[in-house]
Amino acid sequence: MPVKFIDYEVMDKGARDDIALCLHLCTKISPIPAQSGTVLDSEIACTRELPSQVAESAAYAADQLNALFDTSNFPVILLELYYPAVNMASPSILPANVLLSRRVQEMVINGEEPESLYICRDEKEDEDVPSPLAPIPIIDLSLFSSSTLSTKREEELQKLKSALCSWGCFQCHMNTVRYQEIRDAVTDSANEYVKIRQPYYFLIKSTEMEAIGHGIPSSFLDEIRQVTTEFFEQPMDEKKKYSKGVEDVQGYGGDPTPEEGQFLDWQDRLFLTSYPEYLRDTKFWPESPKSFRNVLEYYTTKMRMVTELVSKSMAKSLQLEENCFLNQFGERAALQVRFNYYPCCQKPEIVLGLKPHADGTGYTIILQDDVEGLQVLKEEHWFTVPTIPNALLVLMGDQMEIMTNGMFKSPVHRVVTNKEKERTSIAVFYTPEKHKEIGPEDGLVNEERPRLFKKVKDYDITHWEYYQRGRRALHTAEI
Ligand SMILES: O=C(O)CCC(=O)C(=O)O
Repeated sequence: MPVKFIDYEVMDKGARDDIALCLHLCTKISPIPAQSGTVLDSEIACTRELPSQVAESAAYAADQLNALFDTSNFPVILLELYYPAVNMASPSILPANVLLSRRVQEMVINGEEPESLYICRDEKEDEDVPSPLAPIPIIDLSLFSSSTLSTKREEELQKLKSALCSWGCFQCHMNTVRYQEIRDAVTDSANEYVKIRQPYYFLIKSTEMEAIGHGIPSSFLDEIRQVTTEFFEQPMDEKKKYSKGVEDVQGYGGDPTPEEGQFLDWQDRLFLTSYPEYLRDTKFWPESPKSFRNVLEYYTTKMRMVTELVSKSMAKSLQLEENCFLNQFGERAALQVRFNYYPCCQKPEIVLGLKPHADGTGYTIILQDDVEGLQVLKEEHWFTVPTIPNALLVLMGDQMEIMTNGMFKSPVHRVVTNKEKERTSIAVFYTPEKHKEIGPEDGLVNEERPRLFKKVKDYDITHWEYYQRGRRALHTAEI
């Protein structure tokens, strides 16, 4: 029988993804262990009895294989594999739901080695060489206020657009304008902010002359990082007052159990919906540390200001009406806050803090501490996101890629673990209002750039279903 060699590197990423999934299924059910260079028969994978979702994926993967190559009369040999979907975990002694009912922090305190379900990559696979730092553009958001000289503003808008078209993210940081200007630029949110009845009101008043690009005083960013660290440093019994069920999303714990065969993240997190207020489940809002709730309340207000400014600026950078994205997100667009804690890990070369994924959000705003760990994938290479004191990273999710008709990229990213240093981060997910239809802006559809995506509703739910299977969902929105 003739043998066909397929050079994995020349396929596009979607095809590799599907083939990787197919290969994984073969690995699990074929008597032949499927590794690089092993002869595979995709037919076998699809005719065995499989759980329905897996069978569906296998059939899909097989279709992709057949569409790409005539596989009917030769076995397929894959020369090289790399995509994350193939790195699915081998059977663990303890099942995922049992592991997820425990905290990674507890395992570390007990001196336990990561179970095999946490092991997600080959030691030799990559990263002998540390990933280079990503030259992600740093944008001064304050330049988008009305009083800035128009040439300066235009330059910064072009920089913003180019950052989002290439990296899908940018960092914004401290600068030299007065806080008052930011408030003027986002008057609606500012009105809301003065209504807040809490100590930070005075803090802001007293730093009114402070110079801040994203409109959040550095002292407050220190404060939210501090309460995050204090929360995770508390005894387990205190934190467990806010525990979530294994399958729930909100609360303290790990992610809900993923599909069988997916590996687990080396992290604990506290996940809270903070806006709109009626979606809050305050039983999960910690009362200790004492200031936690107030700090989160205030951070939510600041995040609303930042999302307003960022959404308007992104629209302007594309020569669109400034409120167009805000209108697509809707008045009740959600803010969900994920406080991430990545304990030290004895096997950083084979265990990840957060598996590779793109976000299903509109976009995500991340506050890192000073420990590197977050990486973005660009042109199939991982780059480490630099930690810049008091900078916020704004990272596009799939829904912004849809709204911009593919112009802004929703980057795949992951978090690596660290042997010596624990790490915390705070990610705020900004997602269009429930049941609200979103789609490409008309101004971004033309002859040269035909419509790439259809209108979608509640895309985050589809995204989550695929995420749990280790896959991206963006193709479900493609035309
Ligand atoms: O920890 C980080 O820096 C990134 C967190 C993240 O991507 C997430 O929580 O989805």
